[in-house]
Amino acid sequence: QPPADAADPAAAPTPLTPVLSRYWDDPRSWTLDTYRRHDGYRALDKALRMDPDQVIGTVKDSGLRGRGGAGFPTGTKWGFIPQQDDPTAPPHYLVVNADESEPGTCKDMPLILATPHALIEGAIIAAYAIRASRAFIYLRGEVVPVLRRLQAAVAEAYDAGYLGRNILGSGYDLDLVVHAGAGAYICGEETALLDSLEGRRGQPRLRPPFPAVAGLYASPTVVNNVESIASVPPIILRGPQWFRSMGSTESPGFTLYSLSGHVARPGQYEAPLGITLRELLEYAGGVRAGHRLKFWTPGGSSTPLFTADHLDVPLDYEHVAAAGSMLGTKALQIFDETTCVVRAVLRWTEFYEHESCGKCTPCREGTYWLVQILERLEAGNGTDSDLEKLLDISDAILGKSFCALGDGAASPIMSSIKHFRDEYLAHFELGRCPFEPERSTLLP
Ligand code: L3W
Ligand code: SF4
Repeated sequence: QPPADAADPAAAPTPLTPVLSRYWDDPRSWTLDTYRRHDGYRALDKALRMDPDQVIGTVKDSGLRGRGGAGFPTGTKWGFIPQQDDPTAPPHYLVVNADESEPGTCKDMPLILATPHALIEGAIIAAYAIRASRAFIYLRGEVVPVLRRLQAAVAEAYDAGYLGRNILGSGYDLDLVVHAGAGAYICGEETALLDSLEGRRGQPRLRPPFPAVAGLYASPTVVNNVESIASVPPIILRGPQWFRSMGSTESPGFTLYSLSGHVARPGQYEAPLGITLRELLEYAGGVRAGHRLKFWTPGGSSTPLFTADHLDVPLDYEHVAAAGSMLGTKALQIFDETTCVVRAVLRWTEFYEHESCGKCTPCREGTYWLVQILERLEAGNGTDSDLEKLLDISDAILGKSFCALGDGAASPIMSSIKHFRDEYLAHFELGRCPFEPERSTLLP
């Protein structure tokens, strides 16, 4: 049964809206010359002629919501930063979270590789709006080609007068530092990221205080995702109403949906919020030939699984939540009927066990035990009571862990048992994985 407020599959398909990705295929799309040919740095020029509060007002009016997973309104977050020009007050900082490492999440790295100046221009405008004179981009450490490209683009921006002293003659100064992390998923959690940036082991801090009150070096700090920041220049240039002409009232605008897995043409599809997976699959050539959809993640591996019953759920924050999951990072991992759901969930759980920072007991101990039980179950050596233990442990993690990583570990387990209990049972009834020997090639 389709969900009650599902999109009508017979209606005209929602068109794609390439904005951020519109010239990713241009030769040398990453250079300053190419960026300028596509209106690059015109929004900065416009923003610097506005009052910082006006810039915040424009982003608030647009309704842009954070693209890093939680969907928090970007303009509201900027508005939390104290706006008075008090010379005795602590400095403000902008930190861009480019520590993309959630399984399935793969939009920020292509964006930086293709158009690093879109991120840099957005970062300058955001820093100006929150009255920061120093900004940081915290980049996932393993992606060396992305690091090199971003560093080269920052150097180009300094040479062209977009960074440094008296930017474009406005009197505004900004230094932008690119910092490479050391490859820990937890450093994508905003407060662990700040600890890591300060030179400490990255572990989440207690919130409140939120970073907007006491963030980097205990100063007011805005932490925003790469895609959120890169969405700011087109909003400044074309106005909040243009942005609101796409998507819905609560989830306006365009966004990058990342399709991966058993799909004919995996990749980034930029579309208005509210498009459905059925529509996106049309653009992506469908599930690979000869196969059918079994399950998928709407927002990365941390979000409860969806099935073929959810093909017509509008992919915006409200509808996905109403259907029992989260839009998260819009990482749509597609699995066909050849995939063993227990094995897929085991692989994700191994990831969360490995990446658990160890600070809190439910996640540190719970993820270890979840892996032990899932390994047993997947090999066909489990029992009925193992299923109940999985649910018990997941329940002890969900909502009781110190940060969102714990919830992320429990969500795919609980939702997979809800949708595929029979497949779990088949493992111990057969005494082996029912997908042996013809397992999906996606999983080891
Ligand atoms: C000031 C308040 N600021 C909230 C700010 C807060 C943060 C933002 C959202 O997790 C999710 C997580 C992952 N005063 C405030 C305030 N803020 N109240 O708003 O906060 P929150 O707590 O709702 O979420 P979060 O802790 O930022 C993000 C999910 O995203 N996720 C993860 C994706 C992974 C990546 C990656 O690989 N890099 O992004 C996917 O679904 O599970 O639920 O800035 O400070 N009163
Ligand atoms: Fe660390 Fe996991 Fe606790 Fe988060 S939930 S603080 S990652 S142990």
